Amino acid sequence: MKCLLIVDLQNDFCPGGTLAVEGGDTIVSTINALIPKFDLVIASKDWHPEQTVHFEKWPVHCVRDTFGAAFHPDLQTNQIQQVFLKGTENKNDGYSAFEATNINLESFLRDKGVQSLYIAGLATDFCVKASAIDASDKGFSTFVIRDATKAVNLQPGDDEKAYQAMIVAGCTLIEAQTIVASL
Ligand code: VGL
Ligand code: ZN
Repeated sequence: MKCLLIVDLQNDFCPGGTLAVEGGDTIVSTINALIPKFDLVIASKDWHPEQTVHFEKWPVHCVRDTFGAAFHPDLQTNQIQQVFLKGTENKNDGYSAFEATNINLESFLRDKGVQSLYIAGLATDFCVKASAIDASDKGFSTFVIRDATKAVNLQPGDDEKAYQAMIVAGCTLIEAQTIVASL
């Protein structure tokens, strides 16, 4: 069973948002093309309270129930079976989708019989990285769809460092076209 996890494709991480990732919106069409290739599609949302230690490091973003926390309007959401909300506490960052507090992602995937998890979304060097490393550590075959992610790049090259860290953790990098053409 192959599952696509779309990480944090939310307005605040796209151009015009409060923590915009350069080109964050350019991966939406790539992800929309991937969605029909999977039996199971799920997503995470950064879903912060108004006040959190997280906002000592970052501009205020993805406050729960606001426009900034909504999915990018062009993302096809009808096949998304479950949304995992993370960063919901005021004392931690909640970068990884495995830290979701509304539903436990690991148990959900095991219940569904998922062995391979394919990850796309924002941002490569934070929530994608944290989610991919957790997935691999938990024993899922973890694929990061490189051209369906974008990085914050606080420092130039942070994206490449993130990919290296994911590879070291056992993740496989893959291109969207490979999936669209083959699965
Ligand atoms: C993220 C920074 C702060 C992410 C979330 O989704 O990658 N990055 N909060
Ligand atoms: Zn956040």
